[in-house]
Amino acid sequence: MTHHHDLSAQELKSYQASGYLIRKDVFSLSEITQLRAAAERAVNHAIEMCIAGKTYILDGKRFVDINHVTVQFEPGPDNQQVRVIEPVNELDAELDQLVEDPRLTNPMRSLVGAKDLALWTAKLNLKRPREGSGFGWHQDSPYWIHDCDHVDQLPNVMIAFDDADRHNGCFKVIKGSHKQGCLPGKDDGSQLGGFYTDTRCFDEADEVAMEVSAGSVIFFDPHTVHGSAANESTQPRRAIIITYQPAGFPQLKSGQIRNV
Ligand SMILES: O=C(O)CCC(=O)C(=O)O
Repeated sequence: MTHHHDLSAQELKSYQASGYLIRKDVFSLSEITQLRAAAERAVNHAIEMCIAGKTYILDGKRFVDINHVTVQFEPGPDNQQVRVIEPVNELDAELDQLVEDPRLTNPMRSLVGAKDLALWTAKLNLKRPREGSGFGWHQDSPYWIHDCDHVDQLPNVMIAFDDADRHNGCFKVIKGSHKQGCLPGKDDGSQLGGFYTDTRCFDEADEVAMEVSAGSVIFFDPHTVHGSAANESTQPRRAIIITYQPAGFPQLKSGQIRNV
């Protein structure tokens, strides 16, 4: 049986060939306005929670763990600007509801390869004007392979909360890179270096910059090499990335099962 929002055969083929798929203007501007407000509520909530958290520094970036929620700040030990919150859906009811949206879950059933889904994780990436730092080229699969036996079945969907272009650090992928599976990391002596893909394993000429309007969604494979530049503009580049898996499996950070 087909459902509304299911992927067409052509879309699925394109995703399988390229490791990503863009659907433009899936969420309306009024929905996006509400989601932006939800994101800012989650940020305020995260900052309050940090008081009771455990702080550590990795490669000059401050992280605070509050139980299984991690809040990452922009570089500099005293920087107060939140960069990433994971899992963010637990901090706001509206973001939690987004996990159930059929515009995400119906396409995801095909990409996960399962009739029923569960949540794996959900990250909010803030990338504030002139301050938001970039993400080096990496795959998600090496982060997850130690916690999961079905890493091939952890596709992501990024929902753009702001218009994104090269100036505010739009999402970028290396087209076709997912076909190589887990690639080796860098050996640069830094704490997190091993999580950045060795650039000798792909060709930066295959980069595709996802210049999309707010409300667009980008599906991408867990093995797709991806990253983004810093935000050098006066415009924010906020986005949530939700990752699904087959039903019945525990989430990455809490270990709780959240079936969709
Ligand atoms: O938000 C971005 O531009 C990249 C995010 C990313 O690579 C990640 O969260 O794994």
